[in-house]
Amino acid sequence: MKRLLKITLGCAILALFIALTSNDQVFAKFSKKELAPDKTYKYDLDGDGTKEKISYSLTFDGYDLKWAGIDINGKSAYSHKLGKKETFYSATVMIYDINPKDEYKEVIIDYDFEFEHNIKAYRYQDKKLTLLFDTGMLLGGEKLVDVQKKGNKVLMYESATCACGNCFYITTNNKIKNKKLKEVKPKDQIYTIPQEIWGDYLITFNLAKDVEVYKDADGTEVIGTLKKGTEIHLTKLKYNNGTVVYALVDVIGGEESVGWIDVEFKSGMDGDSLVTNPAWAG
Ligand SMILES: [Ca+2]
Repeated sequence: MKRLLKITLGCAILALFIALTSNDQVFAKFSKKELAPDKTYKYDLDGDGTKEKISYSLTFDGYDLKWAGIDINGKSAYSHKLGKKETFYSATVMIYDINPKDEYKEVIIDYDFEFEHNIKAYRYQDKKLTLLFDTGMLLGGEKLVDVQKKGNKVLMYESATCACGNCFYITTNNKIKNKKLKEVKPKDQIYTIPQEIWGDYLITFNLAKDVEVYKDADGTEVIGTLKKGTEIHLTKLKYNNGTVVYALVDVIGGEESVGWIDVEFKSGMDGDSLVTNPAWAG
C-alpha cells in the first residue's frame, strides 16, 4: 500500500510539475561510468598507472536484491548480504572521479528501491576497497546524477522529484563525518538546479496561463506577469517542508532569472496549480 501511494503521489507530482525527456543524454558529458553486472571492466582505480580489472554481480530473491559483490583483479573486494531491514530492488556499480585533483577514481555502489537510494562510495587503496562515505537512505531520489568533492564539501546532484521514468534534479551540499554523508541544508530551503549538468538539455516549459512573477520566493511582492505561452527554464527551487512551492525562472531569450513563480501543488488535479507544461508535451 505504501508503495502504491508513493507511486501515485510521484505520478501526481510529476503530472503537475515537471518532466524530463531523457536522463541518458546528460550522462555522456561526465566522467561517471555505469557498469553492467557480470562484465569485466578495466580502470586504474588507484592511480598507480596499472589498470585494475573490476566486475560485480548481484543475486536476487524474486524482486528483492539479496547479495551484491565486487571483484577487483579476480579477488573479492566487496561482498554484502542484505539484511532483513534492507529492501532494495537492485544495485548499480559506477566508477566516478569524484575529485579530479587526486589520483583515485572512486567505486560507487548505488542501492535503489523505487524513489529511494543508498549510495556508498569506496576508494581502492592498498589493494582493498575502503569506505569513503555512505549517504544513508536518500528519500525522494531516484538516481544519483553526479557527485563531486570540492574541498570539504561533497556536492551531490540528485533527483528531487521523480516518477514514471522522469526526474528533476537539484544540487545538495554535504559534509563527510565519520564516513557518513550529511546534508547541510540551506536555511532558506532554496536549491539550485544544476545548469552545468543540463547544459543543452535544459528543458523548456511553456506557461499554461498568465503567471504572476514575484521578487522573492515568498509570493509577497509582484514584479510582473509572464504571459501564457512564454517559454521558460527553471533555475532554483524553493521548498517548504519537503514540497516545492516556488521556482525561479529564466525567460528564454529574455533577461536571466526574472523572478519566482508559484508552482505549489495545492489540491486535486483540476489544473489550478498547473502553471507550467513541458513544451514538448504541448
Ligand atoms: Ca591501479
